[in-house]
Amino acid sequence: MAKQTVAEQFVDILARAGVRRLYGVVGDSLNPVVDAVRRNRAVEWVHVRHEETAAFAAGAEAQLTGRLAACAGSCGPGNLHLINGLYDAHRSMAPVLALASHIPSSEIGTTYFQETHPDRIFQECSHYSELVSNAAQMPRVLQTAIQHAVGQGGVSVISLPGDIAAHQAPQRTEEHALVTRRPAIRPGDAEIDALARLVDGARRVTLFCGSGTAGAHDEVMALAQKIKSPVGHALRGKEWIQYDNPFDVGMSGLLGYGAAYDAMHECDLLILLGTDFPYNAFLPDDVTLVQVDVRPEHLGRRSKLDLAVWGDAGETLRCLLPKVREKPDRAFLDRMLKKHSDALEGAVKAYTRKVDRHVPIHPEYVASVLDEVAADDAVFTVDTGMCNVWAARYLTPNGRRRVIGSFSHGSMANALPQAIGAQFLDRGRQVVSMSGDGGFSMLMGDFLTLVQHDLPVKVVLFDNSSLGMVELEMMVEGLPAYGTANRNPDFAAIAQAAGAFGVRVERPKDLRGALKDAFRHKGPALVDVVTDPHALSIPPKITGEQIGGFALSMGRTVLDGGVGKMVQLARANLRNVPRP
Ligand SMILES: Cc1ncc(C[n+]2csc(CCOP(=O)(O)OP(=O)(O)O)c2C)c(N)n1
Ligand SMILES: [Mg+2]
Repeated sequence: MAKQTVAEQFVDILARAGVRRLYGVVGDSLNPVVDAVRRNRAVEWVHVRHEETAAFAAGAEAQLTGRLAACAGSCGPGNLHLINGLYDAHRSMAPVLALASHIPSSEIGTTYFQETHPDRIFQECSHYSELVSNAAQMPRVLQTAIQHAVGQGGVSVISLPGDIAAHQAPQRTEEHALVTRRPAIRPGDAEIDALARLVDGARRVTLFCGSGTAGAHDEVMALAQKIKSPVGHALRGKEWIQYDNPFDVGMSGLLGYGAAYDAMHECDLLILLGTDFPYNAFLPDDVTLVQVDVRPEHLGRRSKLDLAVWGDAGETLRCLLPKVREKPDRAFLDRMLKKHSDALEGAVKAYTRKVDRHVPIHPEYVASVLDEVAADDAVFTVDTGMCNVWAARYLTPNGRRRVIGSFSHGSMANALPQAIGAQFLDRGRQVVSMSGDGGFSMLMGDFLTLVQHDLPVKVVLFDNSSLGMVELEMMVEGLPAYGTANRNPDFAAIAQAAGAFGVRVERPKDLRGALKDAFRHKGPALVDVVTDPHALSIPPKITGEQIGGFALSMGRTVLDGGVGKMVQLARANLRNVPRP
């Protein structure tokens, strides 16, 4: 049997684990691996312009398929650039294998050129981070890394010195069975019985769902139907739970809307299903609280629980359903549904009224037109910043669309690189990057990646010439906006110069046509929509203190001479502040 190098063996094992692409930027120590990829038919090298993009793209693939994806960086600065995307993948529980190629093994510890210690650096953003210091060690370490990433959901990092990668492997790896999917986790009978008793004993039950309810739509609806529960969701639960949901009371959290907050506070039993919702200020402290999560370490870390259930949301509900009694009384559910619809009428709809004539274009108008024009099975990637708000409020989930963002890590510039990963998975599917001007320009170099690989990603740029989300935070904290202005070019012209379709939209009447043209275009496209920087958003529950800060900020900005701006701001925001 022909001999193999360690690098060839590495790529072979990745291919057997289902990896189809290795995103990265080449570099000296990485050459043996890149060359092995070139000669391996099952795995493709995807050249990007920044390693952070590579990690985000791999993370997006893994989030869309649930399967292992991979990225690589050369020694020192090359792999260091992966870090932010790896944090994001890890916190999204996306199985990603990162190859951090390393300086020559004989030089480690001598402050050699480009020396870092990737096995230490990546520890916090991985389940497993190991240095390969010997050719015979590599296969078992890589297999262990894969099992960690797939089994625990998250990142594994292999640090591989270039000289070891080029070594002959002492033996070919045996065909070795690898775990490529996670099992269902069923809670113990005692926990199911305890949960059934709590449900039967409660009069008003609310279900609050996170991304852990992926694939459990039917079970959640069946339980809500049987016990007449309102169903609210966190941002990451929206795409799984809001569609075909007659029990929907909206979303809670900083970007929330509707009656989710009320339903969670006015029930007597709240069941948190597959959510690691981080804002405990939005959780009640005087109702009976149950949390169901596939990760035991998530249980109870945000609030005091009356019952902790370790298990998959879907599996738990399948066990629970036959054990609970039907509740005939829908009074609580109906009251919450009414509250929800009133809240939507008041807040969200008022915001889009007349905005079809508003210049600069209102970002909520952009989001609502995009929602209409985009395909029923589109993948939306959403930049951190105000795009999160617009996506949360205007994109209509249907069980076939996907929405991914940096919802747990909260990094800027995620949307474009995630769109790259999504589009590589399926070139025929519509992939829309909802980008902020700040986020887009942060990793703008990788717009060139769309052209280079002829990826038909559609970038819809919410170009408000500002770091809008932070401007809002400053206002809420009582500070005048400072350091938030972006002096932007015509991004559509940049897109055209790069060889893509580019169109700049300044008037609302041109928006729909521009989006349709971009979607019809066969290759990459960018729609640079000049949006209103004053269209801010206020969370559904704001404290007196925050309102104080809001007013204070206006006062300070007025003193700074920005009266005109403040009038516009006040008008734009009044429409969004909940009325008592
Ligand atoms: C890498 C990174 N840097 C800084 C921040 C802080 N931050 C959060 S949102 C935001 C502004 C985003 O601006 P833009 O992309 O233009 O979106 P907008 O809010 O204006 O729609 C900033 C600076 C962050 N979350 N991530
Ligand atoms: Mg902006």
